[in-house]
Amino acid sequence: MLAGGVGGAKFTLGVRAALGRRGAPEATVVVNTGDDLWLSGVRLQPDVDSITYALAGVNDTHRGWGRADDTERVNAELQEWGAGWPWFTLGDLDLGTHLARTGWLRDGLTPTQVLERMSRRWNLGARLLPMTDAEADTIVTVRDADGAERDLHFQEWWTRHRAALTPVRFDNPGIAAASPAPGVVEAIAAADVVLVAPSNPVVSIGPILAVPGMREALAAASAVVGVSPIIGGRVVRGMADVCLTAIGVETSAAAVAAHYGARSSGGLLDAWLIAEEDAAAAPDVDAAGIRSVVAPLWMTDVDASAAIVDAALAAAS
Ligand code: FO1
Repeated sequence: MLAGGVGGAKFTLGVRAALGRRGAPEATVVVNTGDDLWLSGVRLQPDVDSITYALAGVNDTHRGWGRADDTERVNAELQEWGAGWPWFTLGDLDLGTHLARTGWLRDGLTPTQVLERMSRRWNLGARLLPMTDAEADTIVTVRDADGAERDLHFQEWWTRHRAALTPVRFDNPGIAAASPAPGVVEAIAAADVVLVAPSNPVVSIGPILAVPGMREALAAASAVVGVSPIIGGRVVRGMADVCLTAIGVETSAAAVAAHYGARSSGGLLDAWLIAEEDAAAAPDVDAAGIRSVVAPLWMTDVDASAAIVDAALAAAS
């Protein structure tokens, strides 16, 4: 599967449950690393960590990011020093992850090797791969009131400004020279089906698709089935509507499907799961050459997420 952070984490729990019930092999999750950043000397991988923590059962389900029951002593001290960002909280347990990761990167391990090592701590029941080993952090260009353009790291735009500054474009500097992380192309080639999680199409799935070689790998996959992150014409979580508007895509299940495109005409998808609330969009999706499947899409718990995965697997077969 291809996945971003919070939505990706919930969906991954459903994938693990659905495959576990079938006695099927573990899924491989190709995770967005566009949200990554350097802060206070450590490397953060928010989407990688959200999925790792969720699979390990140690995630903060209330906030949707970070560790459950974390404390913020170090963060308070960093703020006293004026280090880091005052609007961005680094929990103590979470910082342990960032310190371990940064140390191993400094020792010469690749991000793929670091994630492999981190995955060994818990029985995750899925194999996690970063989309690429290259640094390709997402930069958001916004236009100020005076018309001037300004670049912000995605995390500053997202957490400090809550996506309230109108984005002009999203870029991942360095991505043109990047390549899929070792194992990604092989996993896609070996997969019975590739699932596209209901993650943000622009800043979560977008960077994954922008890695050179990724689209070619997906074009040769057995089947690609996506799950709409839009329910009832609205984004379920996050601020995907602002991102979609910035790239000229309407916030609707059919428009996101058309944005991804049909694999039969050079796009991404063979089939697209849309919510019951969006059933009226089914003919538009089919007309775009993508098989629409109407299903309940609220990931209220693991069983609900697993049922969505069951529907996606049925669509693939
Ligand atoms: N999101 C926030 O809204 N505020 C924070 O202070 C914050 C800190 C943070 C630290 C580590 C981490 O891995 C994620 C963190 N997030 C925080 C979540 C993150 O900004 C985004 O929600 C994701 O990148 C989007 O998927």
